[in-house]
Parts: sequence; structure tokens; C-alpha cells
Amino acid sequence: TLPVETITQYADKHAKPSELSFQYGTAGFRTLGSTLDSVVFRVAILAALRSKKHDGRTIGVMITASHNPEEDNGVKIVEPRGDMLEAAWEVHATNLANAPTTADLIASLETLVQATKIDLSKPANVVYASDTRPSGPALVASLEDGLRAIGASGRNAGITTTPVLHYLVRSINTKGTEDSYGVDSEEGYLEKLTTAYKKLVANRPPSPLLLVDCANGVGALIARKLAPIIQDVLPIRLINESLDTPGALNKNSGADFVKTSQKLPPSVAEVLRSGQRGCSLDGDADRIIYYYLDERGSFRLLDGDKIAALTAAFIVELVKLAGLESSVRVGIVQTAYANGASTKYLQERLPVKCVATGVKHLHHAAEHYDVGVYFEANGHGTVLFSDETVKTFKTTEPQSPAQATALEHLVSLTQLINQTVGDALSDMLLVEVVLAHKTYTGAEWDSLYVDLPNRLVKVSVADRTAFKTEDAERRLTSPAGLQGKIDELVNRYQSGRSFVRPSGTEDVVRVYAEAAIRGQADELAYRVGGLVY
Ligand code: NG1
Ligand code: ZN
Repeated sequence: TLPVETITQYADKHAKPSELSFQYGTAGFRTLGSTLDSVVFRVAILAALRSKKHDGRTIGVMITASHNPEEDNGVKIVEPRGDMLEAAWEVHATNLANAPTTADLIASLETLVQATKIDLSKPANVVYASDTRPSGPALVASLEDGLRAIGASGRNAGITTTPVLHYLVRSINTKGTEDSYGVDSEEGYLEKLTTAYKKLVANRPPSPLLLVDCANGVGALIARKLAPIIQDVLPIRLINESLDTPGALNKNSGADFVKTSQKLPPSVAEVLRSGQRGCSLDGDADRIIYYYLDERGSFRLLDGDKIAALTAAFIVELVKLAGLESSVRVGIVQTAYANGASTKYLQERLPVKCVATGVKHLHHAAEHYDVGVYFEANGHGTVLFSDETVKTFKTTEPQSPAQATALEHLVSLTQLINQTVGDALSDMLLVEVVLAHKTYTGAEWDSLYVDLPNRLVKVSVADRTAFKTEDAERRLTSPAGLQGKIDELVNRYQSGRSFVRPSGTEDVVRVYAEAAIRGQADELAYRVGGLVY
């Protein structure tokens, strides 16, 4: 049975604010950090129960609000293989978070244990981490109380990135097995990535200096440790790495700033030279956006779609060189936010699937390919290799030196790429591998296809739940009649495309539009926005 008395004692110290309600959305719970005490306490209990459900395997809990403002925070649960919490349990999380009183919480827990048939005698193991937000330490304390309340054993991974936490979860759960994912420490993570990177770029000339904008977030901590290990092959200069300047996190910097405003952070503009490449991480280092200045000094964006095109083409080429073209199926997963030009480019070469926004949808769709490349336009993404495919790479007998090299490179890629979740630093190394192999400049990479001008705007509405979608969020089914009006507008624009969906992480409706020319894309977004408002 549940330790009701202990849970009650602790839960009373972490009472739910009566005026608030919470929802486990695409990024877990996310809101003002100062309101999350009871939520994080309850999430810890849920994570412990999830661990019991998985026979004591370790569950992860990450405290972060990613690219959102510094005063926000959030919490999400990581499954034993390092992927996102199963959808059915998101509902349980929401239910627990909204139980009004301690007694209601206990009742909800009892119902949950019954309904999901949890054997309470099993052990519970949870590993947790947080980003650099000021509200982090208090929320970690709330989490630890939750673990104490249910008698779970916890491991504090400290202040680290979201992808490192996902890596740790999978590494802990595969320790000592033949599927061992890596040594379960930050050092193990760095060692795994950098060893693979050095193998992949051996015999290539060193890369030119790369600017890395850390958004004044936790990515800087890991990047600082990464830089010296690879400096001979990939010199890196970090900017926006001040972790103790109040208000600096994600402020005028980072991947979300660059992608949303389609310009350089002012701090990057000061130092980026013509022809030079740079990249921006987001606040928890699970997204990355690249850019460069062309010969006229104009800003050019290399977003998640461009990363997908670059890396997928490279993997396909290696698979061909390895003689595995007929047995290893490479595919791409995108969302509706993918630039239409990228979708066209990729569809001419590979199977492409469009899914709803949210990493879990992309991740699960990518699992259906032998090699599944998924990237959101905003720079969140990774590549998944099926177990069978990794085995094929390792056991295929090469018939030529070229085939042997291709197979070795493929094996190294499976180690370089963080397959649990999008990982800015792992993705950065992946991009740099391809650029080094192709001897591409930013401009050459950029020329794979030409982006359609596009605009993404937020619209505040009275009730965003009134907006319902179908066809991977590309069409509205409600409010009635609105989709017809959008279609009518879109038809008037050359290469026009626009869609409207409710955000899963903010209380807004997002409007996306693209068209053949800049002014038209802006105008279409503005006019569709006018229909929604
Ligand atoms: P919402 O708020 O549901 O649009 C945003 C991003 C997603 C994803 C999640 C999780 C856009 C348009 N949306 O979701 O791609 O990254 O946050 O962080 O970028
Ligand atoms: Zn993030």
C-alpha cells in the first residue's frame, strides 16, 4: 500500500495554489517558476510510480523551461530508454497536478495505482537535473520531498542540459548490458561524443573557427567542457555564456531568438565575420540553429530543415557506399512548420512524413524507419537508428576499403548522435562532420535549396481550446468556417501556404505563413492572423 501518512505530511508542505490549474503538455508542465512547487512535488511521486511500473528501472525528471523567459520553469518525465513520457501517463500527470487538496491527491494516487496495476513493492529509481534558472534549486528541493514522500531513491545529476539528462537515463538503464548506451556521467557523455567525432573527421583538415551562442544558459557549462577536447579538430568560441547575470537567459540570444526574429543576436552580430559560421543553442541545449553572413554581409539562416537536408543526404550517401541501399531505409519526419522548399527538396529524394508538433510525435514516427531523421524547423531534432540497423552496420563484411570506411563512419554516427532526444551539441558535431566531409562552406550548405520566405506569429485569443486541427495540424476543423476563409486567402498568394494551431506550450494560437516573396509571406500571416483574432 501507499505510505499515506508520509505522503500526507510532505504534501501538506507543498499545497496546490487553489486558483491555478496545470496541464502536462508537449513539453511537460511549463509556466511561471514560482507557481510550480506542488506540481514538481507531485511529478516526483508520479515518476517514482512510473519507475515501479517499469520494474524499478530508472526514470528521469528534467526541470527546465527551455527557450522560455527566465522566470518560467517546467518539469517533464523521461522514460527508461530516454524518450518522452507515454501519452496515457500525461493524463495521470495532469490529474495529480490538479488534485485540490492533500486528501484528493492521495485518492488520485490510489486510483492511479489500481488503474495501472502498479506493484508498490517494486523499487523506484529517479534521476533528475535542472537548468540554470533561479527557480531551479527550490524546485529541486520540492522534487526531493516528493521522492522522500514515496520512499524512492533519487540521484541528483545537478545542473545540466536536457539531452545530458536523457543520455544519463538510458545509460543507467543499459549499464552492464550488451546495449550499453555509455558511461552514466557527463564525462561519459562527452567521451562518447568526442571519440566518435574524432574518428569521423580523422584525415580531414581542421574546421574553421565556429561561434557558439549559448543563450546564457546551461549549454555553456557542457560546451566549456567540450571545447578543449576537440579544439585541434574543431576550434570553438563561446559567446553568451554568463550564467549568473540576472535576466540574461535566452535574452536577445539563443536558437529561439534567431529562428523567430530571423536575425542575429546583437552580441553575435558584433563578432561574426563575413563567410564565418555560427550557431545558437537554446536555454537547455536541445535545439540548435546555424547561420552565416554571405559575401554582402547579409544574415542567412540554416535552420532545422536545412540541418535535416544536410545530414540526411550524408547518411544516404554513406548507406550507398556501404552497399546497404536496398536493406536500410532512410526516412525523414517533419512538422507543418517545415519550410515548403525543404519538404519539396526532401520528397524528391526520400520518404517524408509530416506529424503533429511535439517531439514525441516526431520521435515515434522516426522509429518506423531503419534510419529516421527528424528535425523541427526550430532546430530540435536527431537521427534514430533501429537496433537491427546498428547490428547491420557492425556485422556487414566489407568487400572494399571504401565500403569498410563507410561502415565505420556509420557506426561512429550512431555514437555521435544522441538518439534519445534532440541535442544541440551532438547535432552541432554532426553538422560539422558533414561540412568537413563535403568541404562545404555555409553558403554551399545553404544552396541545397532556397527557403520560401515565411512568418510565424502568435495571436492571443479568448479560448485557444476552441481551435481544433486535423491532417497533422495543417487544417482547422473548428471554429466552424475558419479553414474555408484561410484557404480562400492562401489561394491568392503564389506558393502560398498557411495554417493555424493552438500552441501546446503557451496560451496563444500560432499562425504560420509562407509565400514566394517576403512581403507576401508577411502579408498572408498578417491577414490570416486577422481572421483568427
Ligand atoms: P508549441 O508551443 O506547441 O507551438 C513549441 C514549438 C514546438 C516544440 C515545443 C516544445 C514552434 C512553432 N513550436 O510548441 O516545435 O519545440 O514548443 O518545446 O516552434
Ligand atoms: Zn529546449
